[in-house]
Amino acid sequence: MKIYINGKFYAKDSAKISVFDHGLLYGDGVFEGIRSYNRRVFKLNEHIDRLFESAQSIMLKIPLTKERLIKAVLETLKANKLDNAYIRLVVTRGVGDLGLDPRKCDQGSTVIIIADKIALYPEKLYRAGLVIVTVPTVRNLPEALNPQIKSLNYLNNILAKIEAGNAGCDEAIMLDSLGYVAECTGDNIFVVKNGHLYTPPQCMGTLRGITRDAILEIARKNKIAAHEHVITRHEVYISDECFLTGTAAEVIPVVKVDGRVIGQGKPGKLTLSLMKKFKELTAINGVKY
Ligand code: PXG
Repeated sequence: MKIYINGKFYAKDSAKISVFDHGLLYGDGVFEGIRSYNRRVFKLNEHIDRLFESAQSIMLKIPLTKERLIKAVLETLKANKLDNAYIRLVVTRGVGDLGLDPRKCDQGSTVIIIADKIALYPEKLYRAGLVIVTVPTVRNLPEALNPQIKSLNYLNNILAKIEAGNAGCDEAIMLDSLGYVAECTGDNIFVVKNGHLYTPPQCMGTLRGITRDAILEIARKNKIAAHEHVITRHEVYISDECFLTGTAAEVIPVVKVDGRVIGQGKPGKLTLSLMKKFKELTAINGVKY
């Protein structure tokens, strides 16, 4: 495996960053998880744009232009000879002292690109569907740490993941501070009711997922009514179908939420059709390498 760090490639065992990097010390940095299918990077420009937006929001200077960074991602994929990959793009604040002041990280940020394989959930869960639970940990408040910032600080989501595991479930629903459904730990959530698709609006403490947007795009093209609307737990419980979307998870059905069986207790028709259409989209779309 070849890992890109600040313009050079390193073998897995020698790919190292400083213990003084504020990415490690404070989770001070931003990242993206990207996928490639058949030597095409899916929604690469969208991921790069979101990375730069996260960086802009936390006043982190990415030392490469968008064009150079895209080139670096494609070069990393080529160097690793991967046709299908999960790409982790990380930009940390860089090396500083033991105080949290980012202005002391004067050598600039560290850019890391890792391309590898990933399977977020076991294959059988894509056929059987996930059993999920609402957890006590509330999603970060947008006015404190906006979930639109894809920062290295994922403890909020990790706590929710631990709580889901403690409850014997595959994934967690996180609520926003008002008690509305926000998202899952690394996925956005959709429900289907009477043929209509619903997903929470991005202003409600959810990340504007690129997979989520791809599903909304597929819905529009196929004349499926789709709404960005606040969702309560009740609306999830009485939905006909439920599924999650994310780069790592792709599209995965949910069959039980907080002990309530969703629909017929198996992946729904519209969910299965969207999974198929998403697969078709990833096969033809994307930046070639
Ligand atoms: N919400 C959150 C909080 C996320 O972290 C998504 C939604 C889906 O967004 P995309 O753009 O990927 O459709 C994410 C995705 C993981 C993992 O292992 C997930 C993400 C990042 C890192 C790891 O599940 N982000």
